[in-house]
Amino acid sequence: MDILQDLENRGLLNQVTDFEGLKKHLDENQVTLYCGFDPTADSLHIGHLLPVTMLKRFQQVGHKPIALIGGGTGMIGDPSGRTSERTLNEENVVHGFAKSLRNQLARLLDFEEGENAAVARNNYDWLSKLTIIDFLRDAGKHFTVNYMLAKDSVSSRIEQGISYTEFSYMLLQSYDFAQLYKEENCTLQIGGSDQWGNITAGLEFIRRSREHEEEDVKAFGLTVPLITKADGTKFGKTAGGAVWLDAKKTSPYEFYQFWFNTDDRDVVKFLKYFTFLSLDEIAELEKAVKTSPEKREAQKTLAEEMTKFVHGEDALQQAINISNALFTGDIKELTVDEMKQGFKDVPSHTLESDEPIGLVDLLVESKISSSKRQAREDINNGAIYINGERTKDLKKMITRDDAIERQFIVIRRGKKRYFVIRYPAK
Ligand code: 383
Repeated sequence: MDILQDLENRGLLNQVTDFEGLKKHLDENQVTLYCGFDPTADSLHIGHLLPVTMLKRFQQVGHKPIALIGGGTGMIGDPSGRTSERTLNEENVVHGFAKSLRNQLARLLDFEEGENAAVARNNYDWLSKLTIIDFLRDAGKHFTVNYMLAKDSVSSRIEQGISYTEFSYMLLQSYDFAQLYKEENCTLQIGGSDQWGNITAGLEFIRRSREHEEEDVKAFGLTVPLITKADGTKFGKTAGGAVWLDAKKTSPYEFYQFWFNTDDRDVVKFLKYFTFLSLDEIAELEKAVKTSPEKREAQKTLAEEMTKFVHGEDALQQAINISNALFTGDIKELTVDEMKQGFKDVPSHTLESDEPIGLVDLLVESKISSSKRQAREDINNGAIYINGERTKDLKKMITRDDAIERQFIVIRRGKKRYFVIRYPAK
């Protein structure tokens, strides 16, 4: 399989330093490649997913990926693609984040299987050992300030100002590439389009620092495109903020819904970018978008593939259960865990005490119905469901015994409007 051709067909190539050279190199060798991730939070987010799937694509055809954790660079802060200076995190915080990222990446990439198992490296291991004198002599001497000033990441910040710390960042990332080239025969660095400047700086560094060696330098850089959406809004942001890969920060159900809500105009592109489905399979789904868009078959497949990849089969099944139950209104079949996920973001009201309360009063107090009269009407009309069970009893008293795990009650009004009533913690 011609991986570069496949990437091109999927629209995944933004820039490549030497297309023909890289093609030949990949044809003839098992290539070690890397992508770096700086520990700026305790989890990766959806903006990191494309490079992760890229590493996996190369791995699937026999090449060897390195996931580089930026334990060292994370202490400095990459100015690429940012309009303002970052605040520095404490060293122990960065270490903690680095550990979380490593565990996440281990689950997403095969870290154990076979001779082309992915490996993780942490640049703290070598960057933290560099002395300032060595660094300025061995790395700094190969770069002119003029060259550094010409990079987007720096030139775009000149007016605003950029600290010497962030200005130096590209030298550290360059040092990494040279280090991995030397130690692991890593000859390809990939990243998002924001990383082009840092990647090419690395190639420059490798060349210059090996000028006196015999053999020619064979090293390459490749970037994937920035993801854009048809409606012009930023990819990966929802009303609730970033979409994280950690299930504790973004539940598998929310993650599933994020993909399921993809616009018809974007879904085919995203299937090509993110999934491992063949282009033929994607072409079939493309037809379905045209002939029966209301079925959202392409979105469903995208949501399934991505949730399975990031969270696994079981979590995907849960996400599907929750989505179906919320759609049909039949929530009785859900497990407590599924309920918690599914109703995390619906309007909720916390009761002040454990005292039994009449249903009519409860509906008014929690603003589900606008008045007592309305509440009675809603109940009479059969529009009120308690934990999935319709109730027409105007005199019904609600107690903690009605609550799921003695903690919360799900009330549905009408077809699809859900509310959660919480009991105070004991
Ligand atoms: C550090 C040391 C290296 C090589 C790379 C790095 C990290 C790099 C960076 N990357 C972003 C990050 O860490 O800042 N300087 O959040 C993102 N990447 C990838 C991809 C992306 C980039 O992790 O475009 C999105 O995910 O390159 O913004 O030796």
